[in-house]
Amino acid sequence: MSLNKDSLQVEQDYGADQIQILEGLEAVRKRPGMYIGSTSGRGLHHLVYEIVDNSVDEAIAGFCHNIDVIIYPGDVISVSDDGRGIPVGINHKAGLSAVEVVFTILHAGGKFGGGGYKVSGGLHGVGASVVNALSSWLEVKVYSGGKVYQQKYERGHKVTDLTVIGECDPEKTGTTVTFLPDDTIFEEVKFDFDVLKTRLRETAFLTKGLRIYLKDLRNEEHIRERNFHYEGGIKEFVEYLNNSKKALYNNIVYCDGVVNNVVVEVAMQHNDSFQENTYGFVNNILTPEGGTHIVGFRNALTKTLNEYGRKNKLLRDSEPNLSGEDIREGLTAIISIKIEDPQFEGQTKQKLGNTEARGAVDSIVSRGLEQFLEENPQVGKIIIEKSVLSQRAREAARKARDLTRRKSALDGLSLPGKLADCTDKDPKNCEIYIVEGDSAGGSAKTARDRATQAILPLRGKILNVEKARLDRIYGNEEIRSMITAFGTGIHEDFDITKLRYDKIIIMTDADVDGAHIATLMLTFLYRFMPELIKQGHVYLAKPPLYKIERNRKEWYAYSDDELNNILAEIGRDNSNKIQRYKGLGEMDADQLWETTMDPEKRVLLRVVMNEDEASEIDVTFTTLMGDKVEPRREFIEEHAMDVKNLDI
Ligand code: TSJ
Repeated sequence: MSLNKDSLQVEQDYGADQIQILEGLEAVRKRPGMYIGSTSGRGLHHLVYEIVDNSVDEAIAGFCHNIDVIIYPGDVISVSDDGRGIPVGINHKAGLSAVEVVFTILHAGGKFGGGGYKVSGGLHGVGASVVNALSSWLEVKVYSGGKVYQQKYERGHKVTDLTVIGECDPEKTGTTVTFLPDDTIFEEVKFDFDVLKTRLRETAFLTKGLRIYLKDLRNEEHIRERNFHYEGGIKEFVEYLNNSKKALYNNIVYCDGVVNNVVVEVAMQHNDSFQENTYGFVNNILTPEGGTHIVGFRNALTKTLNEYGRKNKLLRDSEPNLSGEDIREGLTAIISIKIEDPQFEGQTKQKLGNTEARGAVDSIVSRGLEQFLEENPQVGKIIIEKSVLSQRAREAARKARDLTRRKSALDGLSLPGKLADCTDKDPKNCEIYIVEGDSAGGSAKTARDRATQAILPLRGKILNVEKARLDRIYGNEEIRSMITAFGTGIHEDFDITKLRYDKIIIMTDADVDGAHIATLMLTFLYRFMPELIKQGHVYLAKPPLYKIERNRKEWYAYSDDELNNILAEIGRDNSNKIQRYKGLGEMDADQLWETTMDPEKRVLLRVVMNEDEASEIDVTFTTLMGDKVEPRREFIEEHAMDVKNLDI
């Protein structure tokens, strides 16, 4: 044992055991990051989870039903439960009360009291002593046998012995821990209600029947509280995650069991989206990088559904097996396991490595899913049929992609028939107008500068790529002609150096429908070729709203303000002829050239994208292209698009 010099000098009256204890907690204060990951907000919130996890263990053991987490003014936190209460008797091996062991000995959590093993536990699983070491002060109260016990600590040092401070209803049992994180250790001692809320909700989902109550008393004008209680556990978690989507069937597939001391619980349900949403938890901790439990789940899912499909003739003998990806398209799943000695691997130590977890999940899901399918053949049929569709879509998408690949390999020869290309072959000089409708396309072809301007007319509304499978997207003629005309390929084939035009100009009518079509095109570009937008190659043409004629002279106005300015200048009287353009089709070729296509006179809007807001844009496009029509119209009318005026 290497003794810490400081603790020896300061605490010289203590016996050897206590020196070891103090040394342990001083080490925590010296290198807090080693024990809680960081001293940022993340580490701070981790303290709460460490304490709550002890109550969750008591709940899993079957003795605790309620946990209250209260944030007091000054960011003091208390966690209370109605469990048995931390044992108050003296543990003879340690010569201390169990309470004191818990708060002063590193890694002591759950090692006393016999029987069950500690299943929950934070990222580092270090327990209450670390929280104690990193708190300015901490107070524990235990309610047991009609008595209230209390003990106090400061920066990990005991300031009072465990003493009875009063009596209580003998029926009442439980533990309350109240603490103030040390502001000389943490960057900032300020709890985020929403962060605690999310984590506590997740914890409640993972522990069925347990009620967790969170209350924030810091701002007396704005007291917040939330109650989380799910009798259905992870089944309700899956329902919650699928809430904003459309489920493909009403049941939640659920299985649980214990194999080789690994406790496994799985719930899942498909929705009508094309994304997979699988979350794995090990001892109540999310594992974003997956690991053996997820591998076992996927194996079982793929194997069981293929066997079921074959056995029930839902898959033809001539057809290949469904792939895991096909089966997991649109799947929401929770895989929660409890394991005694979890090994986390990988760079961020978030990937489960225990091999016994793979076998345990595989065997429980295989058995459970097989039984579920036998009992619910209508669900089995839906899942297999959905997976077959996904398989065909994937195959068609591959073929369509190969086709565009091959076509682009042949280059100029395979350009779309409707494209009126320009003669100049230097992309720097060239631009392409994507034009709504064949008739406007015709005018644009006549009007253009053939040397540098290409025209691609598109028929009516283009496919909404937010709501279509890949095969439909690749199979869509309008989309394919854009892909081939641009020359860059898409997705993993995308190569911006092959771009055939410096400017891609979307030209639609100046009305709400035109804005909608422009949005559909921008959605496609954003999802499939975002680099074009990021590098500033995408523009919106701005056709005029009004034509004003007076004495054989003509003016064009691109907004109502402009119309008023022009009228103010030339005078408002009856010899003015004002025409409101309803669409591009109302202009002849000369007018179209003059107002919208002549690089000397036109107005172009450049579409911009702020990288910082990528996730925000993601949500915007999903909302814009989703099912809720009203907010969508509003959005289009208000914002038309995020564009920057150019060339004005
Ligand atoms: F550890 C702690 F101090 F952080 C803490 C522990 C904090 C809170 C809020 C609660 C708890 C806690 C501990 N709640 N319930 C328990 N239960 C036990 O420690 C306990 C009680 C009885 C027995 C037994 O075998 O009789 C065993 C244990 C582990």
